[in-house]
Amino acid sequence: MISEKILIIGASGQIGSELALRLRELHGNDNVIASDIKEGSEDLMSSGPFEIMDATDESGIAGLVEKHSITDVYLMAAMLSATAEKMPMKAWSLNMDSLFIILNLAKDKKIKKVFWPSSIAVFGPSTPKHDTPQTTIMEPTTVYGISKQTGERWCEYFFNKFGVDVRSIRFPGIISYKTLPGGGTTDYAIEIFHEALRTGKYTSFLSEETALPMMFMEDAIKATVDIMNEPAENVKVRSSYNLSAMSFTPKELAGAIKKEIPEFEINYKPDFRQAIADSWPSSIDDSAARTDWNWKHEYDLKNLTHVMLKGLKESLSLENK
Ligand code: AKB
Repeated sequence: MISEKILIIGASGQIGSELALRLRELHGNDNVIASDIKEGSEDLMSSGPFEIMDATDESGIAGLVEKHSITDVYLMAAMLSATAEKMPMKAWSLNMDSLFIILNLAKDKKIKKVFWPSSIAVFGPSTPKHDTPQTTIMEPTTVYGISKQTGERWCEYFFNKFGVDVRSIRFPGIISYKTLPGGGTTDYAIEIFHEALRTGKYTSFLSEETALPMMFMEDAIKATVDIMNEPAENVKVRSSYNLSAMSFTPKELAGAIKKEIPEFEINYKPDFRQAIADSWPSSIDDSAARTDWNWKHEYDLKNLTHVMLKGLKESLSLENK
C-alpha cells in the first residue's frame, strides 16, 4: 500500500492550521508538509515539517512536490470575500493561479489527489435563497465568489478531461475558537464570541436578520477528511459539494450567547459586508453530500455556542497567566 504524503498550501490560515494538525494525527507528523507564505502557530511549526512558500510560485510548488514525493495536496490558500472586494486583481491571481498550478501538477501525474475548498459565495442574488440546491442558478456578484465558481468549473473540467482526482466542498462560514479568520463576511460569528468574553458587548457589521449558513470547525475538518478518504467512484460531484450544518442570524447567535452570558449586549452597524451577505444563501440543501459520502454534521447552534465560549474562556485564562 502506498501511503499518503500530504502537502497543505495555506497551512497557517484559519482552516489550514487545524486541518494540518488533524492530518498529522492521522497520517504521522512527517507525512504532512505544511506550507504558507507566513509562519503559523507554535503547534503547527513544532509538530512537523513546514516550508515557507507562495501559493502562486509555480516552480517553488513543483519543487516542494518533488522534494517531498507528495501524493495529495490540500490547497487552502485563498483571499476571502471582504478582502477580495478591496483588492480584486490580487484576489483573482491568488485564488486562480494557485489552483491552476495544482491542477496541472495532477494532470501531469506529479500528484494523485487534490482537495480544493469552494464556498457558498459561488451563489448570488438570483440563486434560490432557502435550501439552495446543489445544482441551481449561480450568478455570484463578489470577486471571491466569481473566483470560486470559476475554480469549480475548472476542477470539473480537469476531472472530465484528464481524470484529475479533485474533490471539493462549498464551505459555509467556519467557526473556531482555536484560529482566527481573516477577511471573510462570516467573520462576525467568531468576533462576537471574543467580544462577549472580553467586553460583554459586540457591534455586528451585519444586520440582525441576516441569516447565513455556518459550521463549527470540527465538522469542517471532518468533512474534508471524509471526502478525501472516500473511494473515488462515490465522489460523484466533481465541481463542489454543498455542505451544511446550521444557519442563524446575528440576533439568533446573540440570543444563544445571552443564554450563557445574560448581560451580553449586541448592536448593529452594517457596513459594506452587508451587501455581500445579502447576495448569499441563507440555508443550504446538502443532500448530495449526505447521500454520496455519508456527510453528517454534529454541531448545532446550541452546542457550538457552548463549545466556543468554553474553549475561548480556557485560552483567555491561559493568555492571562
Ligand atoms: C467568507 O466569509 O468569505 C468565507 C466564506 C463563506 O467562504 N467565510
